[in-house]
Amino acid sequence: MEEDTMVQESLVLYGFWRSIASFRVRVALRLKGLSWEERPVNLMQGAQFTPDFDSVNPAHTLPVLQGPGFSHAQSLAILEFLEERWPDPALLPRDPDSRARARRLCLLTVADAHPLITPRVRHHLARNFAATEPQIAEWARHFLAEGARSYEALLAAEPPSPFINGATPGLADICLASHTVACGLFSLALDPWPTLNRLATACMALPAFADAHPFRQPDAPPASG
Ligand SMILES: N[C@@H](CCC(=O)N[C@@H](CS)C(=O)NCC(=O)O)C(=O)O
Repeated sequence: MEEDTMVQESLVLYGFWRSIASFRVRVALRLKGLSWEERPVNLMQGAQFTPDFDSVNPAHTLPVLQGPGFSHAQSLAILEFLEERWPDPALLPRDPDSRARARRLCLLTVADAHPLITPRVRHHLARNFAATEPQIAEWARHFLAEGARSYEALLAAEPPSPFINGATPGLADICLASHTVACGLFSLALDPWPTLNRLATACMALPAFADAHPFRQPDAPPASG
């Protein structure tokens, strides 16, 4: 669209420094060369449940991306929206087989692992099942390790070169990197999964990924990292 090359419409991202779903959207925005204003919603203080945020997203989750005439939630839906609205550079491969594989790799964490380690699940374990902090951390590491094992198996079968779909990173790399960032937040080392580890390192060497890391966000507490 011609207007995109002149003035970019203003974008607002409701996110939180520690949110790995927000990390995914930040990376995609950077890879697309888009700028945005980030509005932190402090998940640790329950800001997702305030009436103000309820009117933004009644599901009480981050991220939410807003622009003129739209308000989108669910990180993968937002990534696909960015891909369709700003197709260049492409973050999905062109052929249907590769696209299905890329989405499969995205969903390994977006649909399978990540939902099990979110604040609402951890709080529920603590409040209703008297789970202790160490038990909850162990729970998170268990599901993160399951995801990492699946990633390793799929990547070993079709090794990245250097990224999942070739020379440049795409949606699958973004989602995979978000999984490994979560591993870091829960002190799960990636050594048992060397292919995953290598790919995550290659991603995090790029400014688009590194600058999106939780510890680099302005709302991250000084002690983090
Ligand atoms: N499937 C959703 C997950 C959204 C989600 O659970 N986000 C977390 C932060 S990473 C959140 O807002 N959690 C709030 C809570 O658990 O109370 C997505 O990928 O956007």
